[in-house]
Amino acid sequence: MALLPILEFPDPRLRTTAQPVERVTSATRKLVDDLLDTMYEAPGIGLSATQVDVHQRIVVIDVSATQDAPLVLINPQLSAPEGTQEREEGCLSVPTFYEAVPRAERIRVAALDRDGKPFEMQAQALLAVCIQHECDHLDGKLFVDYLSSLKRERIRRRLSKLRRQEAAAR
Ligand code: GNR
Ligand code: NI
Repeated sequence: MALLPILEFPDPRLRTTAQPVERVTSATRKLVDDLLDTMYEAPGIGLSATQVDVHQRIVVIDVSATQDAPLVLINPQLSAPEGTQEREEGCLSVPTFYEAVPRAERIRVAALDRDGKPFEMQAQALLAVCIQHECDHLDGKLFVDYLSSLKRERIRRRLSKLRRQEAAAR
């Protein structure tokens, strides 16, 4: 079990485009397990490798109330977006800020699982939001990018200030 440090906005490393996983190996599975440990500890309902400064197309998700239903998506590909929904989103890389973001209501996802086996699924509601949020991370995108520049800059200033205060308190 290993907890990984999570990058925070506006860290430029969060803007990296992640590379596809060519082969799911024991090292991939170790990273998946560390991502799950880090997500549950946070706690969060999703986490991308990008957020822990590993630029491979891997995300983990668990939107269950009991946090006992991990979903692993390696090289996820989204298709067939239908409808729209808007929910308050948060992000472990943008701590303490929550804003409504427009997303598709339903999507299809093709991916590899933890064993490297291809599978497909359909998702809707909160799970669909979380998958879209995590896949955005793999493309260097954050939920704050959907907000007005005014709101985004306000969040950037407040987080930078918090960071300075934390540094000064040490
Ligand atoms: O923990 C998280 N909660 C959340 C709430 C609404 C929409 C998306 C999310 S994902 C977030 C964890 C995270 O930052 N994943 O990248
Ligand atoms: Ni996030």
